[in-house]
Amino acid sequence: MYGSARVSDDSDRTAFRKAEKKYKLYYDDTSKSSKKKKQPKRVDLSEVLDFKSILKSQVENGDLLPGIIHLQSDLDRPVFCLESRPGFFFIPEALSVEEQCQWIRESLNNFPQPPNRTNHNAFYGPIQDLFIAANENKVLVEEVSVPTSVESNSGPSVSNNNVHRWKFYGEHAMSSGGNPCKSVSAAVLLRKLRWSTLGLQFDWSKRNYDVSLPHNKIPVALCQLAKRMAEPAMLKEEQFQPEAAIVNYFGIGDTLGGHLDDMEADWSKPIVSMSLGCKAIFLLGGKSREDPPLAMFLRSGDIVLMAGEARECFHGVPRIFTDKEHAEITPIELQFSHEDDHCFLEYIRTSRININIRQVF
Ligand SMILES: O=C(O)CCC(=O)C(=O)O
Repeated sequence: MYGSARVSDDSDRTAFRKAEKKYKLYYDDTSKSSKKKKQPKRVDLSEVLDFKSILKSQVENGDLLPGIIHLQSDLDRPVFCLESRPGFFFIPEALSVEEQCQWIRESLNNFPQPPNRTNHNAFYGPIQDLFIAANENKVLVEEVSVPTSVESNSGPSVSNNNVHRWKFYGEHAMSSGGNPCKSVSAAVLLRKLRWSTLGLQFDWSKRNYDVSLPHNKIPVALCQLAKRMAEPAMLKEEQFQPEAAIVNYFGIGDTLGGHLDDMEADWSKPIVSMSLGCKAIFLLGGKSREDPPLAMFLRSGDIVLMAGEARECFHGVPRIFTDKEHAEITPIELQFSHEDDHCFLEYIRTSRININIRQVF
């Protein structure tokens, strides 16, 4: 679903595809040939639902747009639903700035750590400490050797009986010896980090959970948060059981194509989906790609729940905003003002992270 990696099979003619194209980042042709910095094409955002202003006008004068419902729940913050999409819940500003920064740190430092898998596993095998390596300007270098014993499948990759291991080295170690090995900088790998999986591991090639893959449980604090936030979408006597999470990382121009999340056994249970970093546009379609989707802004700290009928709705992210004016991450910038947090600030200024937590069985 990610750009070319998670490909949608519909033609350009469906209503969903048209909306994706409408909001996607394109650059002005005029800036291509000139030396001027590329300028994003202007896009009409007048039809994008904005729950920040919906919340504001509801709090200030009790006004609500037609088709939007303010749900009474036990949560200590407003929850909105859409008349046209039963099972969809929007919790604006669900996370405090401190919580947002905590989950940004975790998403970069800890969530991509083995045994959690990332999009890089297929090519490089498990990579330890990618974020630290990127900030130390390290380079991942391929080392090929003839094996002496059979390696486990969570270790290095094996081809033609050779073992391919990838190991981080300092940038100077690389430049001194004229090393002919394959190599890639950790900073490039960090920019190309698209997803990591927590808890039960999702196998993208089979589009299924592979319970045989080694995994750690989802961190307790994330489980507690998800359980609390899932409450408006749960029946009174039931509790959400987080078993798996997918962490999506978006850089400039990255998109998540229209898709359904249909690999979990019980669709009555919500997917709890939290946004961190740069503002994005989320498209919530209907059960067919032909149904015109609703576009809405997702900001850092917002949480959406998709349960029941909404689980059958196509959805995706055609755009993230990375320019200072539209990214709307000033509170995070202020929170990350300490020198030690500079690396997180640098990343999140032009990135968005989505953590979506699921009950699988
Ligand atoms: O990034 C988002 O807000 C949506 C993520 C999503 O739809 C998914 O991972 O299935």
